[in-house]
Amino acid sequence: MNNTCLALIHANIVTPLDKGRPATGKEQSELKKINNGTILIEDGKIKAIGTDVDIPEGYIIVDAEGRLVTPGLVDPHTHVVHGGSREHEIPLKLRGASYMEIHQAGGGINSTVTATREATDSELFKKTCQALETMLCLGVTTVESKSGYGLNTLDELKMLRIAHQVEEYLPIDLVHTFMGAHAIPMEYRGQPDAYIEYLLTDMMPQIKDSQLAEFCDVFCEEGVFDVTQTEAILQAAKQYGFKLKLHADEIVPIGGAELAARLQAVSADHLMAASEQGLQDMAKAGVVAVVLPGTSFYLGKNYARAREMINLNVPLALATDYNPGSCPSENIQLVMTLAYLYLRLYPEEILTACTLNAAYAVDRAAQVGSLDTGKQADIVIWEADNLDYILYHFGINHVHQVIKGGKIVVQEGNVVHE
Ligand code: IZC
Ligand code: ZN
Repeated sequence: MNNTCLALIHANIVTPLDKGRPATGKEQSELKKINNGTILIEDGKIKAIGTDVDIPEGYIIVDAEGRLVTPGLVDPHTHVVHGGSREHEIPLKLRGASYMEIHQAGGGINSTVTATREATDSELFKKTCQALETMLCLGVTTVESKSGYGLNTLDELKMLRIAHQVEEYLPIDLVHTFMGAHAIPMEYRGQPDAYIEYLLTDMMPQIKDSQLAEFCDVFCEEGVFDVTQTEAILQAAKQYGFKLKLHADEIVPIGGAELAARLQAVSADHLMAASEQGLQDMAKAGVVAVVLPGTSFYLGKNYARAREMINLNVPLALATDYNPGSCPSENIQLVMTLAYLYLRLYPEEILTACTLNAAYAVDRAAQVGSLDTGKQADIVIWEADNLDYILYHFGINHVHQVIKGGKIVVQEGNVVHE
């Protein structure tokens, strides 16, 4: 008997409905609820789900005892691989320096670039593992992971290689993104065209050849990469076969959302300053909005207009943006509470944003994001009997158990190592 044959019983199941495209508008709050349900798992996949499911002989029984059961969460925007930390920025911020001022003075992203270049492979591996284990314990079973602290070919490849090694080691799926256009590195200061030329002629082809990244992302922002530069980089990335993402209109509305729609990017992320036209264009093009309220909270900034996005039928996903500068926290459950308090999203919309739409934001909805027959058995059993409770009682971990690919991988707050 294959040890991945499990029957999860007495489950209070809540899951989005996958209609073959991201949920928009009212669909974001349409969940399927099955009280006292059973999920049969075979070969790591969901074989049956419902109230009327016969359990074949030999299945290992996991009793949810009436707990809430949802799909594993998907975190579609992180900078999880990085060296060092940036707590030294706290006093600068208290004296009034903004994120961008610290960046422009050579701190911020570039200080993490130095730390990441200096870190040994084993240091980076260990630090990334710790962060991803924390995420797994919080119920996250799929994580998008960006490069972007190497900013030269060798160090970008190093970051991507480490991410793949960690993925081999831990029971978590990663989606790999090349983000050589995260900042202009210090050695190219004042020469953005020369850096972009290097990125396009040296880095991008080698990253493509390595097959270590599926997406390409650009920090499209005033003072970083403008819309024209972003378009040139992403057009080239498209030619190479990368799928596209953008950090768009986080601080200044420069047309990042409009560009994401024009390029048919899979997602546009941040969008705190996105124009109404940009959001309308995204809705028409089916670009997923990845909203990052943990970053608004940590930077003390405004929140994205999530209600307007839902009204305009922009598919909405949520992510941590876990990174050492603007959101040094792996905690998606905290982000979910911020989404309820400050984005004014309803619990059902938040679950869809953290599962199905997040899966669409990383092009993994065929595998994960909802509890449907044939999808991967990535499941969270919560120490709660309803969804609202998880958002209401905030700042703690509500996970009871996590099942990943049909195996119990988190138990009593810890990752189970085989
Ligand atoms: O290290 O500051 N916003 N990139 C764009 C980041 C935040 C990460 C960082
Ligand atoms: Zn980011």
